[in-house]
Amino acid sequence: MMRETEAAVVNNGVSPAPTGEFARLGARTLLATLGLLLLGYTVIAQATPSYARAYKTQFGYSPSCNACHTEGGGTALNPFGKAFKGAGRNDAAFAKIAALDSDGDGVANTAEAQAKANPGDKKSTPTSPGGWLDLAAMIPKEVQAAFPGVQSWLPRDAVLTATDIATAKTMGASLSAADENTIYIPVENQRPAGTALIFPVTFQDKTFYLLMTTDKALKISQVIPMNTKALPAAKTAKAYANFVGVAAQSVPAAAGNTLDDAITRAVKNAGVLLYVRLKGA
Ligand SMILES: [Ca+2]
Repeated sequence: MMRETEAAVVNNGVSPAPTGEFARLGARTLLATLGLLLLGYTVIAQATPSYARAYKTQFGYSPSCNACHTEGGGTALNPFGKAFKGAGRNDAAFAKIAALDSDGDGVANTAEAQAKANPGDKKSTPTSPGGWLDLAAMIPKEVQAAFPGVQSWLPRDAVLTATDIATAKTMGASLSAADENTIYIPVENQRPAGTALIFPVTFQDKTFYLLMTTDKALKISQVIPMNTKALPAAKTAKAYANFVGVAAQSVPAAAGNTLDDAITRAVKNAGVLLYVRLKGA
């Protein structure tokens, strides 16, 4: 449902006024940016998917996605992320892996986390935690590179409710709670300038990642392969060119078993996820 006052915040008269959450986001972004400009911050929020919230409950602060991921939200799990997943990915999992030294740096996981060191990165220890919690480190470098010059970012939860999953199904996408992710929203002139999302593709039991970016009307601007070491063919797949200019919620379905089909299914799911979470479909 469009609300005029909200639409006015984000609509510059060129593209259709976003509706639903994306529009509400505009109002919040404006307020958040104004507030944080006073504090001198350029990144205006941090990711809070459900695992990050669980981590905060345990240890009292919000971690970077790199507590569990190698290169930001949506990328491969690091050793701590793998241990957390193996222990059940819930509140009880932290206790189960507390005494392990998952990253092999000589300090146990919970001791590291309590000291604000990264339990999934052997270069981060309680005596030298590094900058993993810096706000700028919350945005993957590939995402920053896709929006050159953008100084402000709004990482946004994409935690899926049962209603979201049901809505996505009617749009031809099969999403599950495992598809929850972080949507990175570049902010220009206090307004959302687009979106970026990193998500995995599995083909013949091998996994690689895609970075998808859109403009602010959620029209796909590019899909770029990442971390294709396990499946080099993914680097040069033909499918990527098909998505440019397509509305995120309108990626065609793919029923086949080729690499391009697997990519198309993943992009369709990501596009529908964006649409459902940001436009309140
Ligand atoms: Ca460490």
